[in-house]
Amino acid sequence: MVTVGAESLWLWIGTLGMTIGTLYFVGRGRGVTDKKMQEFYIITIFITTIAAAMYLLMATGFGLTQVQVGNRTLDIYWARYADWVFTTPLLLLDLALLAGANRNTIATLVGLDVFMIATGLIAALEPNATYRIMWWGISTGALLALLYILVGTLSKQVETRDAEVQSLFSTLRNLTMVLWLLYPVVWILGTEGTIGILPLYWETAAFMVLDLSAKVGFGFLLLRSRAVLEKASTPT
Ligand code: RET
Repeated sequence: MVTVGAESLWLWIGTLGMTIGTLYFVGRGRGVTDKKMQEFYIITIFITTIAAAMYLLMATGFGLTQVQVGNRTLDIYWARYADWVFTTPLLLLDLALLAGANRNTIATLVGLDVFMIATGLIAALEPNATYRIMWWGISTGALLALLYILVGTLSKQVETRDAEVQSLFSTLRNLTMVLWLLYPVVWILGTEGTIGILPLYWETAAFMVLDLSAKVGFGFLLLRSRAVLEKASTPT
């Protein structure tokens, strides 16, 4: 097993943050009896629970591996991808339920998302430097297609809903667009991109802030207003 370096500080903060987020959402969700509203709680609680476990896996070193690229040895936290492959579809599901999206839209979003994370994992584990960048490009292509659906199809489907639901959807959609676009940037500037502008220590800090914002921040905004969720749960 590879030993975790000084970046463990950020991984422990991530574990703690995801755990606090989970407990907070569980506390807020108690007493919610409406089945449709419960869906938002169940999904959001799973998002931070999975992330807390994967952060713990990284902090304790199990989630870390090494990849030889040319004459360099890269420290790769593979557990990130195990986290993301489950949590990013769940985040999209939250957004899609809020928007009242149809099954085809949800399936397309989730499919593109899993493809994005899977090709991102290949990029991270590939020993050839050029192929790493190629897989990064393929993964980023999937991200752009996914965001295109978020601004296009999904934003169109929400138009039939209540004004407050629309406004919450726009906030969460914009937050998602900005945060998600930063992931490939941190990846390519960090150790994975092999240029090494961002050392592992700072890369880990950056991903931790992004993960906490995209999961706990997102969940907080979503579950904050019961009144809006109630409207989102009523079919229109
Ligand atoms: C990778 C690397 C390859 C290129 C792209 C990536 C995108 C990752 C994204 C992750 C989102 C994670 C979230 C986590 C929640 O906490 C895999 C970094 C495009 C968009 C939102």
